[in-house]
Amino acid sequence: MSSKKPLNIGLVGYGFMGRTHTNGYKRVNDFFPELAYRPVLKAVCGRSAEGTQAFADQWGYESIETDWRKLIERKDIDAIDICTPNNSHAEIAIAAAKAGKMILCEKPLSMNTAEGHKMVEAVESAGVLNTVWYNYRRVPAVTLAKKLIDEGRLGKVFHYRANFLQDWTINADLPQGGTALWRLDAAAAGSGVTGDLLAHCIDTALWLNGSISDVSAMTETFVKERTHTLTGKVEKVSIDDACAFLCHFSNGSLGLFESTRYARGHKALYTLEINGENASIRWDLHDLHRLEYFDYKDEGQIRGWKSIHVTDGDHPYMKHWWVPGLQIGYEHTFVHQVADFLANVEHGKSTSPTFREALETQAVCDAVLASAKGRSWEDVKV
Ligand code: SOE
Repeated sequence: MSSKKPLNIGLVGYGFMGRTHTNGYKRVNDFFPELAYRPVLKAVCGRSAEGTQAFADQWGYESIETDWRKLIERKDIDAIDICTPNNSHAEIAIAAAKAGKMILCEKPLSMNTAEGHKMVEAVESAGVLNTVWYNYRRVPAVTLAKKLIDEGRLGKVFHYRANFLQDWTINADLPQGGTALWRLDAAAAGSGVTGDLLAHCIDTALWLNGSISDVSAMTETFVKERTHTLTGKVEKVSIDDACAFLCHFSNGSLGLFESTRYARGHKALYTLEINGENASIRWDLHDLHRLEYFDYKDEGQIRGWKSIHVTDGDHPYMKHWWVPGLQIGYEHTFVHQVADFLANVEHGKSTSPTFREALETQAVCDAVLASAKGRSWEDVKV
């Protein structure tokens, strides 16, 4: 029997994100043996009893629920993990906070800033530990970028550039809505690429380069109508298929962000580049274990971009995995978030990004959407 303290997880929703989070809970103690807590897969909740039971059997959850309210009422659940479409995050999180549960909420925090404020108020007044799953912060190369920036190696930052490019919605026959395609339905997702993909870029940017003061954006919906899976009718598409924006950061640097689901040939190309007075950094999700680094103080004739293979024991998180030179991947970012969450539980601390920190990302998304709609520069108002 494990001497670790159990932390009973109640997972709501069991799609793609339910799998990534569950894998994190299952792997964490094997690779982070120092943790005092051990996640226990207590219950998973979904609307279809059959589908939920199949997930529970496959992944090892002890029980199922088909009503999230029942899950939240259960005395044997310590933490609620919200993996449902965005339009139910607020209701579930607020109820879970009132019931005194810790909350791990899938990104984006909410449909919009106003709703996000209510969620922040709920967790803070209940005093429950919380986090939002912006997993890319915990790619070791990205965490290393944060360390290099915080050490002051870049000097004054001039430019921050990020892209998140996909191509999976180009087919105009693809329907919108329902379990598989809720990301294409504004009523369930809140927005399109802005809340789904740019939210990742914005979260990382706020973390690495500080707050964004104002934005100027454009969006486009290339396919204007799609059959809705739930109604069977052809309906207007209200999400943004593509979005690009310019911004000012409070540190004086300029930002340039682009995201689309119409970049033929790109599956999930998240790239970022930061140019400072003394050094620059660049990272690419398709080569996620590498951090590109240029340091102007290197000797002139051998000065150039170096590609750091972020696999050594003294690189962030890496001592927990294999030997130098052997890399890890996407799923490990979720293991890292669970590890950090459990370590913080020991000290009664929430894990970054907390609901309050993720609210700032939401405010940038809202400003971006308002700017595109009004063809105007918009201040970011948290
Ligand atoms: C959309 O395709 C998606 O799965 C996002 O919802 C995730 O947040 C992103 O990490 C990968 O792409």
